[in-house]
Amino acid sequence: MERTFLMVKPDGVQRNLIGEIVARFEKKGFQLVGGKLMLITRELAEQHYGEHKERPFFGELVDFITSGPVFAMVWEGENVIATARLMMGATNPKESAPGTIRGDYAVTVGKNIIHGSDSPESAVREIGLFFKEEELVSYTKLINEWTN
Ligand code: 3AN
Repeated sequence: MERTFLMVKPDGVQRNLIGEIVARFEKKGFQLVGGKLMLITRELAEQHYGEHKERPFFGELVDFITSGPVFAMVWEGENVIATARLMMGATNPKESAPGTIRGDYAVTVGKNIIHGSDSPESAVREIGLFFKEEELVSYTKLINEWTN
């Protein structure tokens, strides 16, 4: 079963959106297999956003993601990587459709509430950066019989 890494960013935590975001993925039919409130060190932030190292906004991005607690999660389900990206909406909230998380709650590209892995390779890499294997819980939910 496919897994993805999702994270409520510091702006989402400060704005009390953890529950709302978790509820959207639960109601969709995906399954939470790991989650924790945590502070990201600069070292972890630089690893996580390594692909953006040369971008002009890299320093700003690292400052922001380390500015307060985040809620890191691993979600499981059929096609969850791409579907979660659709549910998040476009990176720039000016372009994210109403009904998506960023479309409904975000205004600027810097503070866009949520991060989600953009490919199977990123998902494996990001889950490994944020979670130990023993922090992830596989279990069967009978309700999944009604969604899958
Ligand atoms: P996404 O988070 O949708 O995968 P990426 O990977 O292109 O988007 O960008 C990573 C993060 O960098 C975004 N979540 C966003 O907060 C930030 N970012 C992207 N473009 C800009 C920009 N032009 N100015 C400031 N921050 C940006």
